[in-house]
Amino acid sequence: MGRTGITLTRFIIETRAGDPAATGEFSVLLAQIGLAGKLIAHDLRRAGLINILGATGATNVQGEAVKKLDEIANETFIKVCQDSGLVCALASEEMEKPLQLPENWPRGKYMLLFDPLDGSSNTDINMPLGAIFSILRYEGKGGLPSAADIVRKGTEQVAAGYLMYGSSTMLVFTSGQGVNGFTLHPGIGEYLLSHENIRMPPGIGEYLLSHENIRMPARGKVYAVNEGNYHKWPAGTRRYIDHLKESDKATGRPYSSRYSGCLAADVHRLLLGGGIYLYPGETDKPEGKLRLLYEANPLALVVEQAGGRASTGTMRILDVEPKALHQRVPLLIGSAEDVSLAEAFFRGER
Ligand code: FBP
Repeated sequence: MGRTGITLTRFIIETRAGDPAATGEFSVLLAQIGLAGKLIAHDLRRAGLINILGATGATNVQGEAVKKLDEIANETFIKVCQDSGLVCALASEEMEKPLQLPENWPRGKYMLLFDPLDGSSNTDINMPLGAIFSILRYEGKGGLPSAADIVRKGTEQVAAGYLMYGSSTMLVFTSGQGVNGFTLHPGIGEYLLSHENIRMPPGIGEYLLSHENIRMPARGKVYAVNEGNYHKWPAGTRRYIDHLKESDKATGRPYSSRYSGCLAADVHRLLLGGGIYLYPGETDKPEGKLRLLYEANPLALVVEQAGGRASTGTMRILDVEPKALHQRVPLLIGSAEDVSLAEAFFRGER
C-alpha cells in the first residue's frame, strides 16, 4: 500500500465500483459530487460572514420558502455535474422540472436526482445539514431523456448516497456493493477512507479508518421523529411511538429521542448506531412530507446495503412505483428489526 492513503477516487478505481465494465465515467461523476460537497461545505463554514444566510424571498415547487443556501447548493450541483459531461439529466428538490441540458452540451449516460441541501430549517442556526443524491443510468437510444425517463423505481438506482455537513464533512455512498463513508480531510481537500502514515500524531495507530463497509446494527436504542405531529398520526403510528417510550429493560426501552431536523444526519446516526427514523403519513396527509425520488429512494438503497430496511409502513420503499418527480412518501428507515416492528404497529398487528 502506498503512502497516500485511500482516497475516494482510488477507492472507486480499485473497487471498480458501480460498473464491472467500468469506463471510469462513474468514478468521475462521483468525484464531481464530492467536489460539489467541498464547495458547499466551504460556503457553509463562512455562511454567517458572507451574507448567504436567510431566504431569497422565492417559494419552490414544494411550497417552501427558498433559502439562499438552497439556491447556492442547487446551482453548485448543477454547474459541477453539468460540466462533467457525464450526465444527460438533472432533477432536484429545488426545480419543478428536470433540467434539460442544451442540445449540443457534452453529456453521458447518467441521470442525477438530488436534494441539494437537506435540513433547510437548520441553515441559519448552524445545525447539521446534508445533501442526498440518486444516480440512474439512461438506457434510451440517443436524444435526451424525457421527464418520464427520470421517474424510476428505487431498485433501478445504480448508486446513491449523501453528503453530511456536520463537525466534519462526509460523503457516504453505495453502488450496490456495500456502504462506505469518506471523511473530507480539510488540510488536503481529499475525501479519505483511510489515513495511512500521513503525519500521525504520536500514539495514534498506523491505520485510521473513516467508515469502511458500514454495517447497521439489527436493532437500536434511538428514534427520530417530529413528535409535534403526534396528534396528526393514525392510531398505529401513535401506539408505536408510545411503545418506544414505555420502560422495559428486556427490549431496551425506553428508546432515546434524537431528531436533528436533518434527515441525512439522522440516517447517518442510525447507520452507525442503529435505531429508526420516521416521517410517517398523517390522517389528512397519508403521503407524509419526504420526497420519494431524491430523499427516500437514495437513503433506502444506502440503508439496505448496510443491512437495514426502509418502508412506507406497508411496503418496501425501493419497490414503490413512482408516478411523479416530486411525489411524497411516508418513510420508516433504520435497523431491520426496528422497521419490522414499526410496520407491525402500522398494519394494526400490534
Ligand atoms: P428539506 O429537504 O426541505 O430540508 O426537507 C427535508 C427535511 O428537512 C428533513 O431533512 C427533516 O428530517 C425533515 O424535513 C424535517 O421536517 P419537519 O420540520 O416537518 O420535522
